[in-house]
Amino acid sequence: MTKINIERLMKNIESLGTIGENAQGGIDRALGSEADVLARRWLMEYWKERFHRETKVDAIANMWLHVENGEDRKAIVLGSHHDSVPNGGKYDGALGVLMATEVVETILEQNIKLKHPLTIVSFTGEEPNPYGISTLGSKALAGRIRKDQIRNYFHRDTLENLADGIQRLGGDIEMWEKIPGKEEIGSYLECHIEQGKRLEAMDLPVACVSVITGIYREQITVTGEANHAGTTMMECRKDALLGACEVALAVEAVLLELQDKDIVGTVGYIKNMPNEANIIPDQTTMILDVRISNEEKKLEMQHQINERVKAIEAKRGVRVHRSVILNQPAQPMSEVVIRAVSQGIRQTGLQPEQLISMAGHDASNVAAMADSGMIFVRSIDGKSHCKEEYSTPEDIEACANAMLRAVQILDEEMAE
Ligand code: HGY
Ligand code: MN
Ligand code: MN
Repeated sequence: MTKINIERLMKNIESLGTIGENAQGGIDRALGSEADVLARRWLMEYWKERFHRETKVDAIANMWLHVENGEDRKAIVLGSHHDSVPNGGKYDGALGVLMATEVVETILEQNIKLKHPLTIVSFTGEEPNPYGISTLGSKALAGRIRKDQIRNYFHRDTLENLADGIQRLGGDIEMWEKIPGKEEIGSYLECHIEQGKRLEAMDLPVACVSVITGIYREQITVTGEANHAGTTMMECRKDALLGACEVALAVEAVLLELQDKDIVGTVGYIKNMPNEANIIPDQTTMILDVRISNEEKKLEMQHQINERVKAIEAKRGVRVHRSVILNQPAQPMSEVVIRAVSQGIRQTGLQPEQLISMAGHDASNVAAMADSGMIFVRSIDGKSHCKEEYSTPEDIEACANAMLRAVQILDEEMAE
């Protein structure tokens, strides 16, 4: 039975994992950062050295490595993203790109001929980032963002326009029509760490993803009145930060009342103005992130939040402005890819369980244009989006071998 080279894969995970490493041992590799640039360079050099091919960088700066190991058909695309959250781990995203790379290297080394060409992709800006748009590269691919919308986004600290950021990364939004389309991509398979504890609980190293959760995000700005922190009586204040705190707690209460273990919500970003010890805050902005797949419950949630926010405005004399910045429905994975992944897992001697992904992934967007699926690797202690993120080499090896098989099965099963 053909096997991938786990030593090589682990070495690559370690090498890429040094790019953007900070003093605390976490990774800072946000869209457009110097580390993003360096990670791209690392991948391109590695792909050039191993595959003797140049990377194609599309209009939104997604990186594509095409390997003509099949007939002139639509490609089987494997990959993920190389950017990270602030102080993140070295597996989220990077593992998927490097596992795709390892699977393709093995297929070429072992001279396994396929009917379909293979492509590795590393998507641009999958994670939330200072430009305010996540899964950017796969949104562009799926037609979920248009060229003319790109210029509406600016880096919240440097004020760089997103189009200019993309240009720094080797993209060019003027070449929008050259982003690969449906006629090129036959199927997409992404490996990712589970980022939860369910595989640990099941005592399994890998699983096949059935559905990717819906994600709903709002930017919420609470406006009050700045004033002196010492001289303003408690009853005379319009404190934006306290209003924001009440909104965040109200959202938590609404979500708990929905009584559904597949609904979770977080306020993970907050900016307080003017943010000084002796000034009552006059403007507090937060981002609410809710994972919710049931559309009816989403409407109920919105209604309940509206009601509670009105009451908070009245009580505190503040104004709350909310804008929906992401409203992505749940996305089932394609049957043909689920079957291939399940069989691939079975052929490596493991039980092919299916899991819902509670994290968002590029596969959710790619599913709008091609058969898409995912395979998960067990996360130790369920940790992710933190430096403690870890998966064992044994589990990674099991996943890569299952993926190698899944690719060959998919190659047989794909309609075109
Ligand atoms: O936020 C997410 O679910 C993913 O990690 N991008
Ligand atoms: Mn992530
Ligand atoms: Mn990820």
